[in-house]
Amino acid sequence: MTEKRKNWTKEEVLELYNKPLLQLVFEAAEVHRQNHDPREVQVSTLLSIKTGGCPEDCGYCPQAARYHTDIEKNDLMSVQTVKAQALRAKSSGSSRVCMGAAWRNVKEGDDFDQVLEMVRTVRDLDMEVCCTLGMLTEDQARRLSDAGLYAYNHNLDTSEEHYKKVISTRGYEDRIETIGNARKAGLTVCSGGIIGMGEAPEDRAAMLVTLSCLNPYPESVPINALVAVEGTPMEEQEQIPIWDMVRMVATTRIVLPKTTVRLSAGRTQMTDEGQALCFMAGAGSIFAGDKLLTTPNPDINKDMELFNTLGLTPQKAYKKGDKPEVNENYKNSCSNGEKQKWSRPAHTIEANVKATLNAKEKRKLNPKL
Ligand code: SAM
Ligand code: DTB
Ligand code: SF4
Repeated sequence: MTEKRKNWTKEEVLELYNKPLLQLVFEAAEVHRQNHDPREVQVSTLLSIKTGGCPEDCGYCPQAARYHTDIEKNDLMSVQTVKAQALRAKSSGSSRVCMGAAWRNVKEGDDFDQVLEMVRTVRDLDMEVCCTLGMLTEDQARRLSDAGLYAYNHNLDTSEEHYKKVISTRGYEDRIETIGNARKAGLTVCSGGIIGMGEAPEDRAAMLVTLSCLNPYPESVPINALVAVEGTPMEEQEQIPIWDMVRMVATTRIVLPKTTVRLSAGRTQMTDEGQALCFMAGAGSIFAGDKLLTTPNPDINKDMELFNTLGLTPQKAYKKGDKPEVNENYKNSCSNGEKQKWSRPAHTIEANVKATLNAKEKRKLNPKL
């Protein structure tokens, strides 16, 4: 990205976020038009290649083994199934497949080899391939890149401060380290967050500042609205107003002008008009498919109807260019150059402990769960 970068402060970002809504949307729409083709939206299909049973305690996540949620767990998907799903996605307008696994981090072995084969297979269909597999080392990132991976999705999720109230099994710096490893392997980076987890607007602004400090900053930034799933510590979180989503999309658009802002989880709760405002405010991508990873998502035909109404078209693969050159100079300020050992801060988050105990109780009553 050759652009003059601005060093955003949290106060400046917050000031943007709090502007009169229509003024904010107008300014964001201008930035969008200066940097992107506003008629095109990248359509990325999500595939959950390994579902549930995750050892982490992310308070928002239905796939954490310690909570009891009503999801169907699955072992690693076969390469054949991935290929069939990718072909189906391609025929309905997707140019990218994002494969997600409920892992804390990538481990060497047969499963990783199978993921590498999935990457080669989807790449050979001339689609952009993205993976989100948890934390990974530089060497693993390089092997994924050699197999044809285009992007790595690893979300910061929220501000560093709020993160401590959501996850106790890994540190914020671990996330930044993994993003650095993806960068050093020449992958494009997809990293964003979730709003609606009880954070303040200051936390939303702080997350955007952290993303803007990464150099280069992520090529795509997913903005998810929390899907409050029964059994998770966040089951009772109230749905955020659509205006918060519009503000967050618009602010991201202005702070990171070249990035593709992805309207992510939570679209089933949005009206067409709400989504239209998000596209106006600079969203340039959606996750498609009738399921996100485990929760519902709008039907692709419904999305295409909305595109027709709004005069939008699905973007072709690699429209935003090929993978960047390996950046030899990329410095990850968190790295001490030693072999990685991810942290387990293990502080106590009351809501997470409570949801874990509730799950234990439920299993005692019904051991089949
Ligand atoms: N296990 C890997 C990891 O955590 O990096 C990859 C999969 S994880 C499910 C990918 C992302 O999905 C999370 O970082 C989070 O931002 C998002 N996510 C998970 N559950 C969500 C929920 N209930 N609502 C909104 N976003 C969610
Ligand atoms: C991202 O930021 N959102 C997607 C994708 N990256 C992997 C996942 C959303 C998951 C929503 C909850 C679920 O379906 O399990
Ligand atoms: Fe595991 Fe990822 Fe869910 Fe956290 S978000 S519990 S790491 S699948």
